[in-house]
Amino acid sequence: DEKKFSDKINIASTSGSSRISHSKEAIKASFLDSLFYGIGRVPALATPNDRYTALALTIRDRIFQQFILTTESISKQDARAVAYLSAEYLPGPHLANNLLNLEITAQTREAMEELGIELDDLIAIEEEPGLGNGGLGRLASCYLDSLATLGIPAIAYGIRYEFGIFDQVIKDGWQVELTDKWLHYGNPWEVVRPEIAYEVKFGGRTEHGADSNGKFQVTWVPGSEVKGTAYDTPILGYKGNGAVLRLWRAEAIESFDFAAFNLGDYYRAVEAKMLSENITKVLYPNDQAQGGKELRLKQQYFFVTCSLQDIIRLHLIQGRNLERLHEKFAIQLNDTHPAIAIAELMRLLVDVHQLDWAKAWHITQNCFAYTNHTLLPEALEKWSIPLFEKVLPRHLEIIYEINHRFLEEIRHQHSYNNAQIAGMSIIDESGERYIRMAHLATIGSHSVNGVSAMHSELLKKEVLHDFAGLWPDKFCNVTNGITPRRFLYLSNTPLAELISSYIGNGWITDLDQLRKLEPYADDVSFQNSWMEIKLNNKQHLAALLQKQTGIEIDPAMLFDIQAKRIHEYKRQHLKVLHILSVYLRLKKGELINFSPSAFIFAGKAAPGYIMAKLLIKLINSVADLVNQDTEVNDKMKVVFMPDFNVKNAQNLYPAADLSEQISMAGMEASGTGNMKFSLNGALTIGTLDGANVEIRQEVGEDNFFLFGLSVEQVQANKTAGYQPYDIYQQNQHLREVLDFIVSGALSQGDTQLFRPLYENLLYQDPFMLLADYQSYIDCQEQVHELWREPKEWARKSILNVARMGKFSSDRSIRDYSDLIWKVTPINKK
Ligand code: 7GP
Repeated sequence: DEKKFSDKINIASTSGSSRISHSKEAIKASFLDSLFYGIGRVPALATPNDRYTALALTIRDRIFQQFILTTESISKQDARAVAYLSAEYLPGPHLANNLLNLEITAQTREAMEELGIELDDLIAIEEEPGLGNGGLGRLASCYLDSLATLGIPAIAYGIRYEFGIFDQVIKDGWQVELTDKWLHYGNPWEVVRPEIAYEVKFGGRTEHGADSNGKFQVTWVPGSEVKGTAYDTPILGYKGNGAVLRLWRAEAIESFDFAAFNLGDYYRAVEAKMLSENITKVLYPNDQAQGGKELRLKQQYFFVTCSLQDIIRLHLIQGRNLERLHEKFAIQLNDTHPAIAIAELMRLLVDVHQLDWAKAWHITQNCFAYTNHTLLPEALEKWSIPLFEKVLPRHLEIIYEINHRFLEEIRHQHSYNNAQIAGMSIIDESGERYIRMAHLATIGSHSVNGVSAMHSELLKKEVLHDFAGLWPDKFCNVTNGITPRRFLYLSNTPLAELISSYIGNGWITDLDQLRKLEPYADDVSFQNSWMEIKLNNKQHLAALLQKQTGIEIDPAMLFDIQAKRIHEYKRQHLKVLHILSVYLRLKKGELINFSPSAFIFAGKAAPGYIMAKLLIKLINSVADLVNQDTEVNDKMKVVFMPDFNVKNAQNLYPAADLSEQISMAGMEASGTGNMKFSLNGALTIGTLDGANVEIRQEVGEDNFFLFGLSVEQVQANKTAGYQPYDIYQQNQHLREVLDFIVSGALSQGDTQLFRPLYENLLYQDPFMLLADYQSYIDCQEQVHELWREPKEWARKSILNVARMGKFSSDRSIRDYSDLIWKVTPINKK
């Protein structure tokens, strides 16, 4: 009987250290137990994957132990919790990170050694969950790491895509997409919770009328239903606390199957199951673009309703009143992908739980906060009304009602005119009618933030200008951050250990302490150790790149790296123009002093983004030409690292000398790769864009290579009628570089292949590469000048790291906690 069972078990003692020890012997014993009893293998027959799985299970047990303690304290303290809603996560491989957070890497390594197993081989086997596209998804995972580390009660909700972001391979210079099979061998880190499942309705119609008591009631009669089941992955913070990543998987509702089955229609039953499961089959591989696809809307609604139903359940099982939901949960919307939550919470409160509209609206607005991650117009989500109505008829009514009340308010209380009202409406009626999700998110939240100081300002000035005028206090900034655990301690352990040996290891949870490194910036022996580690990291990367691409690079070269999604606004082609300019000058016998450089790229292109894919082909074509040209190839190499993901990224950041952050000013909301490079000692060459502005402020102007137009200058150029062709004509060297692209020299005589790219630059150049070209080339000269002074370079590299404290995701999460969520860490005994 359940009561007796729970009375008899004292959780603290169950999870006490005597039961699951962290000693080498205990790890060894658990590992063998997991192998025998967890997966039914004897060592002689165990495959590498069996061994990996057994170790993962061994570690998972220890995570749960920590976890139960956290959960206990949370429920005892009745603390306010954060629910983070994100359609994307990019956690990266779990094993090594969990060992680090449990501080058991050394004894686990020994335990494995004694069994004749190399720990690093097991770490290398792990396939990461690629449940996101880029910056937004990785940010969510850094935030989860910090929430756990800080001990803030948190659940992160998302979608358990069966196929995550595609694997990228390069064939004949082109990107080819392969399906991601991260679940192929199972996933030892997650636990399915079949009892935590919710019904999700789609389509159909609504019925308005009185219920049996005469109370007005809306009923949604759905066209179809599926079930969302929870899959939990425990996320361990550094040294202890935990948070949970709860991902929903779509399944068929049994009763549906049975109904068909009983009629003998076996096929229809199976088909329903297939259609249901489609919802969480695959991640849309677009970064910063939305396609208006029905399945995508279903994915969004699916995970949102499961998450909100779960939040309400968690609230009610504590015996709390639903009217106090906002006192107990702060719900963060990671961009607008989950913004339908605003209408869904209203539906749950009003239609299902029978609260009146005003009360429900008060709760809703006080629960939600919205983070915007981009100003790119093509990424601002909007749903066509007919599509939306087909999938979510009741939500359309609710959105109309929210909009009606809002527009009434601004018309009467604030006397806005019709043009302003049309501009602020949730419904875009300028042509075909659309729902503007950013407006819904802004109106339904008590807080709206951008992700860097500059982005938050632009958000108020441009995209949400009228809202910022109406509610100035609603808007704030939280500059992005990255976890120093994964992106320094784990991925650059030698550097982390050097740092700790000088200043102690307090920096791991208090990154500002890196400031204590400043006095050593001029210390020759510290500089030498610093640069020696960098060289080792470069050797390691060179070996990896050789294995992946066959291209050999000399670790002594300057490693100049651009790694991020391929996008015109990020301007990978500006980097290519620089490379070609170096190449052509070397060929002419100029640039005598040029320091040998390895130009390294990595990044995925959206499969439907033709120009981005052509850019990858261009980079690889330049690589082919340069790497085989014996006149230059001891001075320069070009490499495209395939399949940029968290695992590969962890090898790139520690090995970079120079970090390329060269987007057109005003385009990159924040950037987080910029932070990862700098935290690992790379110097940045960059524009005044996104968080570059703040990085430069922190590290000091002298320690940052700045070039290019400012936002204001970009605007002024646009207003004046930007003419890239004039720049092309006036700059002879630039002309040579550009013409070289279509000369056929890069493409076996084909002068047409890169023509679209060339013409785009000459006649449109929406991201103003030509305007920034000379400034970029000149700035690169300064980079090379400094590179010739190794001590100066080392000094600046050390200062960069010493001054990166601000960019810890711990600081970002503290900002969110203080400014927006009003939550505090739990006290754990
Ligand atoms: C990215 C931004 O482009 C990047 O600048 C920022 O650092 C990152 O979010 C985290 O805030 N945006 C996306 O990844 C994205 O998909 C569209 O934005 C919603």
